[in-house]
Amino acid sequence: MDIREFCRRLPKVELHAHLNGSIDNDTLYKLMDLYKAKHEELPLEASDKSIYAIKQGETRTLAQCFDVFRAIHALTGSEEAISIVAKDVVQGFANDGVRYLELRTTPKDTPTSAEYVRTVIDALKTAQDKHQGAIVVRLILSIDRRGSVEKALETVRIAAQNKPFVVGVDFSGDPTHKDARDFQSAWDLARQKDLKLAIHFAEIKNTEESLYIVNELKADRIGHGCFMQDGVEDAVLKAQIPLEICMSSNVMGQSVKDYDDHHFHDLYEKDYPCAISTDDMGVFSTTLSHEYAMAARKLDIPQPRIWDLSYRTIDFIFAEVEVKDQLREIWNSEKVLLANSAKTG
Ligand code: 6MZ
Repeated sequence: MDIREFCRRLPKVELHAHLNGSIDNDTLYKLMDLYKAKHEELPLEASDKSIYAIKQGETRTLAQCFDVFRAIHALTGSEEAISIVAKDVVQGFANDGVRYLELRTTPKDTPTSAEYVRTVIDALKTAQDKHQGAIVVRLILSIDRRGSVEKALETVRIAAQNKPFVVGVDFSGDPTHKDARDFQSAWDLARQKDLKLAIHFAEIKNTEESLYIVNELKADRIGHGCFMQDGVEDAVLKAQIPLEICMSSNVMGQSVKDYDDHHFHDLYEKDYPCAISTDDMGVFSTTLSHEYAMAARKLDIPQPRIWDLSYRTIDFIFAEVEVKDQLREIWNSEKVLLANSAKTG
């Protein structure tokens, strides 16, 4: 079987996906229509359609990628829009064979952070129920590094109030702003509330912050890891913190020169715990199947090892142990089916 088809049929876990970065074009057009029905004209930030979905093969600076989020956010300022996004995004991942999905989103004032989170959770649960067990969904709340410590503390409190569906807290946003060390009180509160920490890490060169995230904060998962010089890689290798790998995002956002240069090559060789992820499948015109197939091709990974990579990601999920057991059962029952169809077709 062709590797693309194999990766499409492979049961998959998605651990690093931003809700508003995962909107595909169909949903984007729905949001534009919805906005126009209420306001006639599109908002200025969202009116230039050429800035959306960066095509495979194109690149933009990280700053330009953040312009895309600004445009999307201008269209998602109503509860109706948020519900559409959350439902469509779950549908998109389910269509791609994702069986466990941890989405993350930054609470917005729509009309308050708590109500935004409630709207997202309601829509995610409705979408999950529609798929009758075919996909399990959990939520992580993001702290935007450009925001205040007060806002971060509020986000942690809302996360704690919405456990167990909310499993943890993320730290993301434009990496050129502020520092994870500025948010110590939010991390302390998250630990006290027994929330997991998934932290954006070394997306740009920031050695001191990176060492703090690994050695002091001891994050439960880290995302990206593009700049691991000056002792950061040694610290990571020692800590063995699972790393969310987003190849297309890193290449298309110009944090990594190209796929052949990606740090996943080295980490794979070292058998480091990694979770292949999409980051923003709408913005970077990708799918999780595509990310797996790309990794298989670029690193020349045989199909059984791709299977192992997918199976191993179950170890890194934040949901309860019962969910892990349930997923392992699904993977084990599908393994034989996929191996048989790989032989025949
Ligand atoms: C850092 C990122 C990101 O929260 O509105 N986000 N933060 N690095 C990245 N790499 C490209 N991709 C997305 O989803 C969009 C938000 O996720 C974060 C940014 O804060 C962006 O505004 P939500 O659902």
